[in-house]
Amino acid sequence: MTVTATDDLIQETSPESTTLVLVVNAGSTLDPVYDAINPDDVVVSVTDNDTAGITVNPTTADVTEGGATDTFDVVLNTQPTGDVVIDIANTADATVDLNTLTFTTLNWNVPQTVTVTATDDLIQETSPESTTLVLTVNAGSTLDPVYDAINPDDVIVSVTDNDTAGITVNPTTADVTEGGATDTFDVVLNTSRRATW
Ligand SMILES: [Ca+2]
Ligand SMILES: [Ca+2]
Ligand SMILES: [Ca+2]
Ligand SMILES: [Ca+2]
Repeated sequence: MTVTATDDLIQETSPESTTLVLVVNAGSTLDPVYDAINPDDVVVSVTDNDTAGITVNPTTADVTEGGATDTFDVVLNTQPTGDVVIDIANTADATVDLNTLTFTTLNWNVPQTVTVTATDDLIQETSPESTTLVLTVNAGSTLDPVYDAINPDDVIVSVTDNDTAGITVNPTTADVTEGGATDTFDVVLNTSRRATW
């Protein structure tokens, strides 16, 4: 008899043990001696070929304040035994359209696309600026202990600035008269100052 492992898509404890039970089918034999015999069972050791993991692709994004957005995909490498929920945290400089991704036993192999948008502030910053979107498995919401222990890759985002610091004086002329008309001009900053200044 040939024994074949069931090639599933789940990471399991390896090797796993399973037992093939052999019985004499009493109804199909006319031999009362063999009807009474219980043959030995076969204990099978199954070595797993699945490695759980979370693929984040790509792990970089390029976005521009008030301009281009970018995307990355997330997908599981093996079938989970329960829901796997991945949280993605916004930063001050970049946000995502999906802060939570849920992978189930059915959709685990379908990549989910996340869109990254730059925060369009009013501050001139070093450009491009780098910010990191941190991905974590929400252990409290999953029934899969293997995925609970996995730390997915983070996404490094390059943010291009669209602000130029400057001081606007308007108008830059004034007309006044001795003993008579006064005139005015306005002064304003073109960008917000940094809170740390
Ligand atoms: Ca397999
Ligand atoms: Ca397996
Ligand atoms: Ca801006
Ligand atoms: Ca800015």
